[in-house]
Amino acid sequence: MTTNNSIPNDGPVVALAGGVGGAKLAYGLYQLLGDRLTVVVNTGDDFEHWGLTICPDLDTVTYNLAGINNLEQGWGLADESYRALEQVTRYGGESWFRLGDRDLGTHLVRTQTLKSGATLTEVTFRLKTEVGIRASILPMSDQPVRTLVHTDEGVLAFQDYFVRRRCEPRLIRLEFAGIGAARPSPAVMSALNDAAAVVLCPSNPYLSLDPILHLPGMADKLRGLHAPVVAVSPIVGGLALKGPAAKIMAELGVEVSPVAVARHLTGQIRLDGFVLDQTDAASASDVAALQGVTPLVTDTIMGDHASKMRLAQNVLQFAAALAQTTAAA
Ligand code: FO1
Repeated sequence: MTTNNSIPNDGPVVALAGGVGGAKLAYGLYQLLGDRLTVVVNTGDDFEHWGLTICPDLDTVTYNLAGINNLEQGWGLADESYRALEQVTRYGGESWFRLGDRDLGTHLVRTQTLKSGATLTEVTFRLKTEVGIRASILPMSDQPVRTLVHTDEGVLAFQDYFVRRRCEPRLIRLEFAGIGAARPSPAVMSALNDAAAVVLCPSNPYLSLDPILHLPGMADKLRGLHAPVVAVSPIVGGLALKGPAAKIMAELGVEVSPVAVARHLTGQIRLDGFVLDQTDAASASDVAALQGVTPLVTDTIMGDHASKMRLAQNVLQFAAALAQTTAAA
């Protein structure tokens, strides 16, 4: 039985997310769904730094759902200090990657727990549980995948490109190193099996969603689901709200538009619904022309708590309506 305001009451929801933009919608979904939500997170941005295993998107999602995230920055912890990093710079150490003192605690525990033989899934479960999160947060894979950015200045590790070089080099192509040997984790596949809806959060489709979608077996898995698959555009009015999506899409020779994002996704998976911002209402017909995709035009700007909840509510209602139509079909 579908309730009038969201997917079937007992239906678990799986969200695919990367960093900043995706984490905001994951937060909104968490407020509505609690332990019915599973967030599958990109790990292509992960890297080793100062001997520590750093997983930016997993931490951004975890901190957002726990309500301890730094709202202004979009990443890292609130009430943060950088005394350790100040000491590092006193010794002439590199400080381009801003590691806060509290954030260091996450990296220390994760690195030590991984070294003791735990999987990234197990470590993530411990960290999210200790900060009181009832939803599941799952790395997309327990095998390492590293996004490499091929640029006009050579090949850069993701954080080198994104943070140290501030995305200045011209992007030629992305490579997800290790992805051929990686698999979606068993926990991810199990969550997808049980999902009443799958939501692709408004993360950069090239940087944050593609590493998840390109995992061997993932696209087939999503295509085989009866549950509706809904994506939210990260591009609003030809601009990327957060991060370099617009520049990257321009350098990839892709039109910087919600329709281009929808086309990119439908080129890989079955997409049942695509959510555009009302700024782009005129593009809804172009989205509807894509095979099997139903557009939803709504306010997708998530500037505060209420707007994150509202978008999450609209996305879930949209998925419920799609579930009914596919069930009826
Ligand atoms: N992004 C920056 O632009 N500058 C930073 O110094 C920085 C440090 C940082 C530390 C921990 C962490 O979890 C994320 C951090 N980020 C920083 C964001 C990160 O590079 C991006 O959020 C993702 O990799 C892209 O989604």
